Amino acid sequence: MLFKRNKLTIATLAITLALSACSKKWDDHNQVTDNNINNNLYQNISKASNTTIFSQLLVKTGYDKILASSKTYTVWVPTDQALQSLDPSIVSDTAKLRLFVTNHICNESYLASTTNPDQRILMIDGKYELLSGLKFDSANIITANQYAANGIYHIIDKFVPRIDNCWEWMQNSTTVPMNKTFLLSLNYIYNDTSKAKIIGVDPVTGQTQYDFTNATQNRNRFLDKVANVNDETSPYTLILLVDNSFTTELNKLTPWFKTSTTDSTNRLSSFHLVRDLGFKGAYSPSQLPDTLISQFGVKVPINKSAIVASYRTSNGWVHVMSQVNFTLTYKFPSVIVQGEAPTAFAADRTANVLYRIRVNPNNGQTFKDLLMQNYSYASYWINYNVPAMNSMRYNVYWVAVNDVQATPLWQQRLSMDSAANATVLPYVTVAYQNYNEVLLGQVTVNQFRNVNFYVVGPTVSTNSGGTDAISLDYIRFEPAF
Ligand SMILES: *[C@@H]1O[C@H](CO)[C@@H](O)[C@H](O)[C@H]1NC(C)=O
Ligand SMILES: *[C@@H]1O[C@H](CO)[C@@H](O)[C@H](O)[C@H]1NC(C)=O
Ligand SMILES: *[C@@H]1O[C@H](CO)[C@@H](O)[C@H](O)[C@H]1NC(C)=O
Ligand SMILES: *[C@@H]1O[C@H](CO)[C@@H](O)[C@H](O)[C@H]1NC(C)=O
Ligand SMILES: *[C@@H]1O[C@H](CO)[C@@H](O)[C@H](O)[C@H]1NC(C)=O
Ligand SMILES: *[C@@H]1O[C@H](CO)[C@@H](O)[C@H](O)[C@H]1NC(C)=O
Ligand SMILES: *[C@@H]1O[C@H](CO)[C@@H](O)[C@H](O)[C@H]1NC(C)=O
Ligand SMILES: *[C@@H]1O[C@H](CO)[C@@H](O)[C@H](O)[C@H]1NC(C)=O
Ligand SMILES: *[C@@H]1O[C@H](CO)[C@@H](O)[C@H](O)[C@H]1NC(C)=O
Ligand SMILES: *[C@@H]1O[C@H](CO)[C@@H](O)[C@H](O)[C@H]1NC(C)=O
Ligand SMILES: CC(=O)N[C@H]1CO[C@H](CO)[C@@H](O)[C@@H]1O
Repeated sequence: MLFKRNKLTIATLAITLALSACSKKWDDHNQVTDNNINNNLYQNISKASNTTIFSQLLVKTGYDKILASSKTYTVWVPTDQALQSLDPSIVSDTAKLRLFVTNHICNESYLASTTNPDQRILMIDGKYELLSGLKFDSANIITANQYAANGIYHIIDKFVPRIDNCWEWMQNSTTVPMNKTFLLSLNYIYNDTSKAKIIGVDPVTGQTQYDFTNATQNRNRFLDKVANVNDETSPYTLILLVDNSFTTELNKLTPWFKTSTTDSTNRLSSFHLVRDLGFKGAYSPSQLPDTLISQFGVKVPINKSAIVASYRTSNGWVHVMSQVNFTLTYKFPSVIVQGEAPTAFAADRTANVLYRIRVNPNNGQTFKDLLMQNYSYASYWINYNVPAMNSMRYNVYWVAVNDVQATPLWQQRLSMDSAANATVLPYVTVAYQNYNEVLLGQVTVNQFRNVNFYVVGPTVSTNSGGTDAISLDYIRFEPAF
């Protein structure tokens, strides 16, 4: 066995050397005075005594003609012995057989060599397979770099079945019904205006009218917003929870997504659950770390004993898990609202607003903030709309920097829902040269919703003396659950 492998490597090397001695590029091979160039891939594959079954499959699918064309291909030919174990239901189903055959053929020529770096190769069926030295996916290349007029073929000791990607796997699975139902409920039809036919202009609104008949796409919000685990070109990892665990984690989340209906609460909570379960990068069971960081920056604890099963897919891994015990403080990080990004003002005071870039003398770090002075408006307010706040209590902090006047010191307060709402948080004095967070108190958001906050200035109205002033670096809402 060892002897045979050595012989093979030497033979491979000889061919590789011969090829590269002739030319660097396959396309320039016309100088070669070799019989092979008179024979196309199909002819040569069909002539070999040990690849007759694959030749028959090529004929059955019409790929004998394609491999006899002038286009260049590489074919990974399983031996007759390897194909003994091919499922007859694939052979008898033309569509399946085509996908099987085309998972062994790729455009352009690829030589195999132990010295080549690993390559993911796009096969004709749209799947990628890994060529790593003399391994093609899980198969060994036992006769490498055989050439013909229009390309290269390699004989391999196993067939390489076309496998599902992470998303296809989920769609075909029966082990995670809840997750699956929810993930598929995020499907929607996208109207692509760039591909639609323009049929006119709405006389009332002046907007372009389209016919979307041939311009719709099936999309899914999980694939759009979390990770496109249906994409073959990049590696992904998808974690799916069995029903029990899905329910447990969902129940942990629902209190923080109170809405007017149970249904929308469930949908919001479910999305918040699954959005931290799709990852870029392929993590096999042994490569999984203790903690993954989700696309949304959330720490996801991975307890390897809770992996029910792992499946390699064409673009990564699916792990079915019986538990992912999320830590609430990671799921709900603080909400930070930047002072220099207001939504609205009580009145136009553009001349009195300063958007500043300052340096914190305590740590040397720069920060941006907003400062207003001498704006002549009693109880002036600056509005901050904070989207999608959870139904929970928050400890509220702000950093409001007064580095302009030791006296007079002014007071400002934070109000919720309306600028006049004085019931929640009291006025606080903005101390001179305090760069630290100041705890303002607690607010309770009763429902999952967008919330308007108002930073309200002093109750007097003056245009000088610095009595009317408001300053804000940021507000931090820390979940108190
Ligand atoms: C298959 O047959 C060809 C010749 O027809 C030979 O060169 C090759 O070594 C054989 N490969 C295997 C794996 O038997
Ligand atoms: C292979 O080449 C053909 C023709 O150039 C092209 O239509 C096809 O999309 C290519 N297939 C892949 C998988 O790149
Ligand atoms: C391809 O066919 C030609 C002509 O029959 C033959 O000389 C050559 O050895 C074949 N190549 C391979 C790799 O089988
Ligand atoms: C999964 O389902 C798709 C259709 O949705 C099908 O084409 C594919 O063959 C199925 N995969 C398996 C392994 O059954
Ligand atoms: C897509 O266009 C159709 C009309 O062709 C319309 O009924 C449908 O509401 C549109 N869908 C979206 C998501 O805009
Ligand atoms: C949609 O495609 C069909 C078939 O190609 C064509 O007959 C029809 O005119 C197209 N409709 C639009 C609105 O593009
Ligand atoms: C890990 O999962 C196993 C199996 O579900 C469970 O028995 C164990 O308590 C879990 N460990 C931790 C630290 O949660
Ligand atoms: C989940 O983790 C918390 C600590 O974060 C722990 O108190 C709890 O027992 C864990 N739940 C399970 C089912 O392991
Ligand atoms: C004042 O804020 C509280 C939130 O704590 C809210 O319940 C109440 O409706 C608000 N009042 C007004 C007038 O907006
Ligand atoms: C506001 O008035 C005070 C006192 O007159 C003055 O020091 C400060 O520069 C003024 N600020 C602005 C922005 O006009
Ligand atoms: C949140 C969600 O979509 N839950 C559904 C999961 O799937 C089951 C059926 O398998 C439904 O009953 C749930 O409503």
